[in-house]
Amino acid sequence: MTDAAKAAAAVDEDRLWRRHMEMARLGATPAGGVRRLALDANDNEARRRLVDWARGFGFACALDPIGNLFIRREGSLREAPPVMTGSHTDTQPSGGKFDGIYGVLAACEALEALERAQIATRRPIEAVVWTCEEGGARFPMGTMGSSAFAGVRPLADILKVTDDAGISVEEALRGTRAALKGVPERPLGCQVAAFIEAHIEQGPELEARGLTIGVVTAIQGARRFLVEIAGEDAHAGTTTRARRKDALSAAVRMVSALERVFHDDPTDTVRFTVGRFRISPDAPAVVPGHALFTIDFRHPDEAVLTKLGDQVEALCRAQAGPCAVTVTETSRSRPVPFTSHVPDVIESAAARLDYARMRILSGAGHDAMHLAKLCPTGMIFVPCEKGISHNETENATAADLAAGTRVLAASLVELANA
Ligand code: HGY
Ligand code: MN
Ligand code: MN
Repeated sequence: MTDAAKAAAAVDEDRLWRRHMEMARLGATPAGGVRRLALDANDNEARRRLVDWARGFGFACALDPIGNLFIRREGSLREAPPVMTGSHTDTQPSGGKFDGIYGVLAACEALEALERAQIATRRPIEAVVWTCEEGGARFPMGTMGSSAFAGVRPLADILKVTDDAGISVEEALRGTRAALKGVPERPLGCQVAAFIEAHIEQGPELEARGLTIGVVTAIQGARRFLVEIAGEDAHAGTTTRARRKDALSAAVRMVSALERVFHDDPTDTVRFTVGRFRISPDAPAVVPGHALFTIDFRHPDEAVLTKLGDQVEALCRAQAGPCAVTVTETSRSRPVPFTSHVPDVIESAAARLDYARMRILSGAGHDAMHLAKLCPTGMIFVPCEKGISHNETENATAADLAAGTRVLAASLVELANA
C-alpha cells in the first residue's frame, strides 16, 4: 500500500464528524445553525481548541499579523516551502455547520491520519485557519487573512477595517491573541509549495448527479457595490407625492430596473443578489429619507462582469427621481482558474480511491482564490444537502466529509513528496 493510500485509510469518519458537531456548538443557533463571526469569542475558542489538539500531537502552532493560524507537521526537509491546506472557521450570521470549518477540520484530520499512520513526508504540511473569510458578516471585507497573506491587500488597510460597532480588526485581534496565549507569532507570508482547500460545494450539482467529489477548475469572478440614496424625511400624512423625496421608492425602482438587466434566462448563469437593504428612519409615519442596499454580482466570464457591472451606476441614477444617489464599487475579483497540476493530483487521488467525481466551477468565493496567485492551488468539493448553504439548515453526510478528507490526505502526501 502506498503512503498516500495509507494516509487515506487512516482518516476516521466518526472522529471527523464528532469534531464537526463539537465545533457546531461554538455559536450554535436555536434553529440548528451556527453564528460564529470573525474573531468573536466563539471563533477564538474554535482556534484555541485546534491549538490544544495540535499540541497533543506535537504540531507547532503559529499566528501571523492578521491572525491566520498555522498548524505545522514537520517534513524531512525542514527548510522546504510547506504544502498548505485549510479554510475558515468564521460563518455568516445565520450560517451552517460545514461552510469553512469542513476545510479546517479536514486539514487537521489529514495531519492526524498521517501521524497515526506514521507517514513521513519530505515537505512540511501546514493546516491553516484563514482569518475572516465571510465578507459582510461581521466585517465588510471578506477573505481578509488569505488576501493579506498573498499580498493582495495591504495589511495596514485590513487592520483598520471596522465592524458595525466600530471595533477594528486590529482591536479584535487582541482578543484572539489573548485566547491563544503562548502561540508564537510569525511574519506575514511565506513561500508555499502548493495549497488545497476542501469545502462543501454550496451548490446542487454533486448531489443531483450522485457524485462524491468535485475537482474544482475555477472560482467565478465577483463585483460588489454599495448604493446609497439620500432623499428627505417627511410627514406621512401631510406630504404630497409631488413634494416627496422618498428614498425607499427610489431604491425599489433601482432594484427592479437592475433585476431586469441582470437576468439572463434561460442560461441562468448571472448571480445577482441584493443581500442588504436598509432604510431610515425606519418609522411608519415618516417618509424614508435614506436608503442603502448592497449588490453582489458574480459570473464566470470577465467580459460579462465588465459589461453588466459597468451599467450599475447609470441604472441607479436613472431611477433616482428627486433623490441623490451614490454608487460605490466595494470590491472586484476576477475569475480565478486553477491551471496548475493540483487539480490533476486531486482527480487521480479520487480515481484511485474510486470516488465518483466531476470537474466543477465554484460559484462561491474561497480563500483559495488568493492562494492561486501564490502557488499551485486546487479545491476539493463534497456534496451538501440540496446545495443549501449560508443557511442554518446546511447539511452534509459523515461519509462524504470523510471521502473528501481521504482525497485530501492522499493528495497532500503526493504534493509533499513531489
Ligand atoms: O460569499 C462567498 O462566496 C463565500 O461563501 N463567503
Ligand atoms: Mn466558505
Ligand atoms: Mn461562506
